[in-house]
Amino acid sequence: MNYKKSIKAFAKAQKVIPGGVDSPVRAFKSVGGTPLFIKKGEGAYLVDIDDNRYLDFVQSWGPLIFGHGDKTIEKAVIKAVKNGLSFGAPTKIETKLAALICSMFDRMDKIRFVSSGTEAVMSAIRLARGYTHKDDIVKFEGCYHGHSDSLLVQAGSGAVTFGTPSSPGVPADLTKHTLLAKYNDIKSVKECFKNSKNIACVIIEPIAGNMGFVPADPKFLTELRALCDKHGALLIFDEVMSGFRASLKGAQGIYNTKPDLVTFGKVIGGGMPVGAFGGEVSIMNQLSPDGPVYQAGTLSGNPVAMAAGLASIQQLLDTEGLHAGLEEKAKRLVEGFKVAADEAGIPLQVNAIGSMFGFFFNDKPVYNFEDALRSDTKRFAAFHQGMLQEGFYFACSQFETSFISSVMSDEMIDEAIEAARKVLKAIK
Ligand code: KE4
Repeated sequence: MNYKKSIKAFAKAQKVIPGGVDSPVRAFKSVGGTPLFIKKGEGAYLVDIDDNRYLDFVQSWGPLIFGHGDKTIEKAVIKAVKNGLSFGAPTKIETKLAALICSMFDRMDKIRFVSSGTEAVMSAIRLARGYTHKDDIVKFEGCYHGHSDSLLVQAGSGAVTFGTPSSPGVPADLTKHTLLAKYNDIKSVKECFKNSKNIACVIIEPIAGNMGFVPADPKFLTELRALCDKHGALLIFDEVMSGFRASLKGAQGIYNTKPDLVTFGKVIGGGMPVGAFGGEVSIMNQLSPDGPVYQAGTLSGNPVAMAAGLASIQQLLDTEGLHAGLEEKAKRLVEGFKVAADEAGIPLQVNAIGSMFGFFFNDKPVYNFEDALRSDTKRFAAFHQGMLQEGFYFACSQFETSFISSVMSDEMIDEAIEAARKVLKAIK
């Protein structure tokens, strides 16, 4: 592969954008090489500005479950654009998408749209604090909930990729209200409730995608629910990534545990900037203008973004058996990787749920952040680079998750497995 134009574009970008990127994880820092500048997306593929083509397992970090250039979403966006880009006033399409999503989830009477997952989580935390009149929150090491101050503590995704799980610039006065627990370890949560009588909420990625792919143990979520009930704390499921990806109803379609608030992002916008948070009316009515908890946004519920989101969610509902088919491909892919790794004598842990999958260069199963950090990030980097050379685009960090899109064929999965066999042999 020739990356000449991306190398040039990256050098130019670095002069006017910090790190040359608008989101750190895109910089390829942990895998080496130059971030690829993308010219276009075509179905299951990305084309970079050097005209290299890659089978895309990142899909803009999750939103593009129907791949690039989905005609249904494109048509909806073009139609919406013709009426205007933004009004800063209510539109019927916001109500339509809100009603559709609320109808899909138990205990979700109302939902508020914002412009990113970070904003959805930040707002949900404020709502939980306002509703419970308590200040402390519990998060889990390795979970990433966007870059709002209270949540940048032992965070995953780009934060751990660059070894700054707790970022400078966040005053200790803020993070002192953030208690840390260990994923899949109920004892550590009990410890938090022992140390604070002032916990407003526990926030978790029920299927963690930002320390690598680490699903919660069902029993752990059941016990977490009981603990929150016992101590009058709200349970927040951050489904920005797992929502509509793990199943039609995200993690809630797989686990029996019901949260009090849910945050969404990515798929809910169909590729446009949309985040959302929702829950029962008793909690949601605390939000301004009905209630005292303030939250706002100029482009919240933007009609063009709503059109993309509505087309995306409606298409999910209309596509019979979509997630079962995606999960079959995801499982076949990672099992193929596992066989190839065994042949090469390389320890690899693999897992897949719905359209989400992950693999750790690790000789032991990964149940939490500590386990994940023991992975061989150098070997991950070599694999990532090798697969790029073969035309396959994976998340550029060991601490991320990759995805199957609906436009990926069985042949594409077979080709990816064959490429992995070749690359694993070369890096053993
Ligand atoms: P955004 O603000 O990036 O839309 O959403 C933040 C967020 C919140 N919660 C979860 C579970 C998330 O996964 C995310 C964002 N995910 C990362 C990828 N792991 C976004 C990629 C990036 O930071 O560029």
